[in-house]
Amino acid sequence: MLIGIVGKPSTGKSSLFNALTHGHAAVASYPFTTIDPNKGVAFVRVHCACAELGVTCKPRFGSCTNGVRLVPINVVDVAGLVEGAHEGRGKGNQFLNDLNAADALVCVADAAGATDDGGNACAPGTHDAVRDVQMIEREIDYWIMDVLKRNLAKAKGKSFDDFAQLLSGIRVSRDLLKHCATELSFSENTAEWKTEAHLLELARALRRRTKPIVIAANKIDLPAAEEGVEKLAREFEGRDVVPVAADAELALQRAREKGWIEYDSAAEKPDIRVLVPDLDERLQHALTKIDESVIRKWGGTGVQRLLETVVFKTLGFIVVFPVEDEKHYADHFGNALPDAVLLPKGSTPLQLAEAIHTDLAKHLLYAINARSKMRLAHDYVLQNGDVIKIVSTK
Ligand SMILES: Nc1nc2c(ncn2[C@@H]2O[C@H](COP(=O)(O)OP(=O)(O)OP(=O)(O)O)[C@@H](O)[C@H]2O)c(=O)[nH]1
Ligand SMILES: [Mg+2]
Repeated sequence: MLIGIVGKPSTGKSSLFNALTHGHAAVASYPFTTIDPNKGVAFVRVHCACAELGVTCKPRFGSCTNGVRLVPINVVDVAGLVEGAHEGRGKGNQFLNDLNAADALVCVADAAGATDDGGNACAPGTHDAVRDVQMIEREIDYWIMDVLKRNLAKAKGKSFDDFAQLLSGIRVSRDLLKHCATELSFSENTAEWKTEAHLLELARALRRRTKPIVIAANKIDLPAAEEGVEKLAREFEGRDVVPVAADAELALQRAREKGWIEYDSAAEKPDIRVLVPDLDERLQHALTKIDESVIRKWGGTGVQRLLETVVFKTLGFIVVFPVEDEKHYADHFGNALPDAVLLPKGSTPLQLAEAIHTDLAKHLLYAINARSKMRLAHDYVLQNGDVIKIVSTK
């Protein structure tokens, strides 16, 4: 699973990346601080099957505490996009190729309206973040259109299926391409796909299905953010818009690392507890400000909420625990529940096998529900929390 962070320069993409991954990507108030992508790992929480099955799990990745399992998610933070990026403005749009494999995108917007078109600071409330999100979506459409154009040139004289094959890198399957092309009344003859406006429409349809975008309404600690968040939620009704304070989350994480405070970013109702009686006055003041303007006002920094919204709400993923030894719910070394795999709702045992290893999928015989020890039908729809043994000829 890969989530890409996009947005206009200086909206706080790298700050969010650091807050999600405990990373150290460069953050600064001038545009294009990030040029090369930052890659890291964040964690979502799922309910682990260990408690109910009475086993002590041994996660190969992530960890498990009191039945709350942390499952890793790859995150990539890229350079800022500006209007006209597809024509080479700013840093262009080629760097978006790092997002080819992304399952979803987070578009970071400055909800306080304190960042202008070029990514320079302006007075809060003077810039419209809605326009920024629309611009980012347009630029991503142009990027996908460029991929389509490049591959149409390569596919000259070849079949529809051959062309579709070339798009697998951007997670477009043959069926999806066919579906979108039919919806837009495109013929199967790709040589006829010529007009720019049509290709852009196709790019938009593919983007909506392959790269769902969640809006991170960042900088909620600033004045004017409330109106900004409301406006984003109104304009993008039906989409996921999550209020976020990336900077505040980072500050709290760092204060916690120093042992100054107790703070759980994932708590339902987070609370800041100062552990040091004689904390520096400036620090105390900064913490009080975060407490008032973010934690009490918004119910938290929104960083963990954002990640879990993307994975479980927008993408609607479930977690499944594959095992090799269904009796002990373990791998062949005896490690209980070693893996937790995130899969789209509606996945079957074949898709679970594919997520583990292509060879396992190729040689799949059947799957067993480790709880009931019953063999599952090929079209069984995996349920959240299932513990599954895949039986293959290999
Ligand atoms: N007030 C406030 N400032 C923030 C927040 N998040 C980030 N910032 C500030 O916004 C500025 C830009 O942050 P970055 O994380 O470097 O932004 P970016 O989007 O990665 O910028 P580029 O890499 O240049 O595109 C920095 O001064 C951050 O401290 C926030 O939640 N609130
Ligand atoms: Mg950056």
